[in-house]
Amino acid sequence: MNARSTIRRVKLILPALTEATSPYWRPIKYSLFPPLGLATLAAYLDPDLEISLQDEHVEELDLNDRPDLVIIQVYITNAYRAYQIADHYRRRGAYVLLGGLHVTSLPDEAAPHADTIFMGPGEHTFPQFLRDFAAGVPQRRYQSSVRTLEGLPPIRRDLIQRHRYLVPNSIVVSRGCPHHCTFCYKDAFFEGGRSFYTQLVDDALAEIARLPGRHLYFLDDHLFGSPRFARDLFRGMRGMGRVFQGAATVDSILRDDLIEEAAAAGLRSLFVGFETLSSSGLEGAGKRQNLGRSYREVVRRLDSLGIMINGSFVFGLDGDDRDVFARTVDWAVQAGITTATFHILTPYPGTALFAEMAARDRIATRNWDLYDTRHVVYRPSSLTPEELKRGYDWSYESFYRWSSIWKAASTHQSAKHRLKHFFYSVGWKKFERAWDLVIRIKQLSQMRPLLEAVLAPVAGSPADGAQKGLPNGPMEPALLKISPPGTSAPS
Ligand code: B12
Ligand code: SF4
Repeated sequence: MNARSTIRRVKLILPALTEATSPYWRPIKYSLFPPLGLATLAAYLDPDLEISLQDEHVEELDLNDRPDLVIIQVYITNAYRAYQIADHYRRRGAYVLLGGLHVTSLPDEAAPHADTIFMGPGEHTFPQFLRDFAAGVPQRRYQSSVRTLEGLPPIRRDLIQRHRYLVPNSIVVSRGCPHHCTFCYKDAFFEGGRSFYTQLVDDALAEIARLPGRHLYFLDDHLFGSPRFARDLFRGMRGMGRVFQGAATVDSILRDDLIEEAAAAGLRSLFVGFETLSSSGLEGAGKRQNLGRSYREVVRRLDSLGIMINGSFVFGLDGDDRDVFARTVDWAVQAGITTATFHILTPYPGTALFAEMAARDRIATRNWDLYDTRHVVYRPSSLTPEELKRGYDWSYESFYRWSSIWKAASTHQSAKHRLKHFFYSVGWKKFERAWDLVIRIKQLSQMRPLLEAVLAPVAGSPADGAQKGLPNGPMEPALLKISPPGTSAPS
């Protein structure tokens, strides 16, 4: 397409990961969150254009249409599919843009499939492109350097088909994270500018107020990353009657009373990156914020506030031996972690970990489809790849055994928390067929009240006290008996 031609039809696409065809495919996991990044970009488009947003995780793509401009988001595991779709639309004469994490890590790999590629967050570069395009001078590459979330146009949530998602109210109020773990994508993605920044508190509160219903999921890498911002946000949220989930680091939970403020605002479950029980493993991964902190104390604090925990653990760090799996699972069960997300260490291109492994010739494959944290793509130091894969599979199986769920649930002080733990965990892992059915008959939105019920405060916890009198409602025991819902951060 000629760059000077006027755009009338714009299509935004989140391609599905190749995993969609594998036996590990879990429809419910991919029907959790809508494509927030694309809806954010759509806000910069002229609202009079004909705009469609398709998410291949939840619907079949219509590839027979003729959009003028195609915008595709590329993660590592959907990269090959994204390139296929991009090639298809370029053959049909569309102007194709590629951006996102994987394009930022490997721009030269992505460039032959696009008219223009984008590195880093799009809030500044995408509107710049639109201006250049209108003037007939679009660049081949845009590298983000201006980093701010001030004055963002409201996300085009109207383009999201809410009924297709269990958690349509996902939200991000910051970008990046103040830490620098060597395996994390974030330093590479935010290179060339600030790597942690937040919205203005009032803008974040306004975005929250625009979201219908009660349940929210903050997808921020580290919701407590700026304590001052987080405190003001949570204070502003008090009285809004929300229940929410999010992610934060070990040190931020122990540091001060921010976690109490979060609980009072409606925090009911938290994704926590424990990663490993070994201090040399933490050191090797540059995860200093966890060093010397008591994981037990983290669990105790969250438990006392009635906050459920999704613990994240990584296997295959240098020094991990055959005992690491049993050691980790035993700890997680005994500590009463609600849900666990296990990962096989995965060196994403662009990270310090990848550079180090490549230099030592430890990268075993560059097939990005396998970079899903379920496959071993490098040579581990003290385990064979087979031992690592087997241990990882065993860990999931063992953690989600009925007896383990029961044992972990029994650790909580209050009976209500024990029940919540049990149903949340069972709902997430034991009702796969039921979830598939609900998705097939397009009734996922009917499950949201059940999720909210499971996330209701634990009686007697400070969170309960703080929200007394709000339209919160006690958790219905009857609902608990039939409800299998549960969500967890990406796993
Ligand atoms: C929600 C989420 C998911 C959801 C769904 C994804 C969705 N619907 O968007 C689910 C649960 C499916 C998921 C699964 C997985 N995820 Co995930 N997920 C996330 C999470 C927490 C939030 C994504 C988000 O909404 N961000 C907020 C928006 C605003 O940012 P954004 O999406 O990056 O979009 C911005 C830019 O990237 C850019 N941009 C993006 N595309 C384009 C295109 C153009 C043209 C332009 C101009 C700009 C642009 O502009 C946007 C605005 O700034 C991120 C972590 C994070 N904080 O980003 C991990 C993350 C993306 N996931 C990750 C991983 C590894 C996975 C899994 C492989 C994990 C696993 N073991 O299962 C799977 C498979 C993912 C897949 N589909 O291939 C990694 C990706 C690493 C990488 N290098 O690709 C991340 C970064 C987590 C991490 N810390 O490592 N995930
Ligand atoms: S704390 Fe989490 S988000 Fe932050 S750098 Fe480490 S892994 Fe990445």
